[in-house]
Amino acid sequence: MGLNTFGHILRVTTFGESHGPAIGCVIDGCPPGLQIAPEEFRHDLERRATGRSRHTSARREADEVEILSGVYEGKTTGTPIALLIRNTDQRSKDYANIAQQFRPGHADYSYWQKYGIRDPRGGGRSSARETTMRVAAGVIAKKWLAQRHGVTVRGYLAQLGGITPRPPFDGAPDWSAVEDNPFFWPCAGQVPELETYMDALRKSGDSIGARVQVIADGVPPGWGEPIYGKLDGELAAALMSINAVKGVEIGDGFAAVTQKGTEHRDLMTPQGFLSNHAGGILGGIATGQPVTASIVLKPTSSLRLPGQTVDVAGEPVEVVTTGRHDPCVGIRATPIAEAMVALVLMDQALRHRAQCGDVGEVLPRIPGAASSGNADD
Ligand code: EPS
Repeated sequence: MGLNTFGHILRVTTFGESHGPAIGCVIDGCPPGLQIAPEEFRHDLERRATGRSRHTSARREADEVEILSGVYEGKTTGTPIALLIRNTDQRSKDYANIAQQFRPGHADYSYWQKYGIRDPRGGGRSSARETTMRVAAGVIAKKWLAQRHGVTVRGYLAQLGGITPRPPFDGAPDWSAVEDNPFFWPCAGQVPELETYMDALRKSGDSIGARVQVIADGVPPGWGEPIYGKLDGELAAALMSINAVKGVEIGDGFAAVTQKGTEHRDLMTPQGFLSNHAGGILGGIATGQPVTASIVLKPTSSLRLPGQTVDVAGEPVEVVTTGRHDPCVGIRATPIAEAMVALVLMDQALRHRAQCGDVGEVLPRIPGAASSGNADD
């Protein structure tokens, strides 16, 4: 027991705590022959890291990846790939005052109830620090998907509190604009508004939720396994496993509640699908349309604003969390969500190859709509 592993043919295990000596992962099942060097992890790890803008936690980690196994002369060998990142900027004294208290809205209490013991330093295993290794593993999956299948997995921040991207944004992001600001926001013109909002929020001591959208372009039809290994089911589980995620939607998601069948169905022509309300998945299997998913991240629970709680003796206390915290974890969740989608897709690709590799291309093959979607709206 103790599920720190996910995936079937491609299996990823992460280990480590926020204030332990190191965090790491083992990636088992990666095909041999993929070229990979330690510096290739840098870009996505930087995108996820704290301390890179004033809008995230000030903890500053180098996040240098050491490849311990599974790579020889720069190429994967098919054996387990072990990656290690040493923690270098822990400040455990920040947690001394709350080591015996449960932060309301945090996993402190549920970990305590499950194990009867916890490492309170930086949240221990429940810390968002763990997501570093998901992103590192995701670098391998993204590279394999791009090289082998031409699949790209990209995301953006789709909502910050009450702020949503404004027109002319139509759901089709300019990816260079997304990468050009610390929020992964798709509209460059709105970034000053986000900065002002976040500065005021940080000053107030409160936190806020967010939504991240991920789009995987180029996913071929056929990936995904009915009934219990549905592509959307596994994406939902993988995305829901990210710290602070409280909701996952595939395609139109919960908006389907008020849609009629004639609105929701994606009409098909020999030239292509006319819309993508389904998010590229029907019956748990990819249709060849862009796969789209979005996640909702709750507001961070480590607040300097006092709140009622109890301590480990069950006594009522007022908790105040000091230290270095994110006022909005959603701001740096985009690369984490991309990584989880990429890992699920790579696992499903390998599973599809294992069972259906001899099926070949089935006709007719209908081109997907543009990744933004819905031509009939
Ligand atoms: C986190 C609290 C902070 C963040 C951390 C996540 O940790 P600390 O108090 O040790 O500075 O900095 O995020 C990271 C270190 C990271 O790499 O993502 C938490 O409570 O989840």
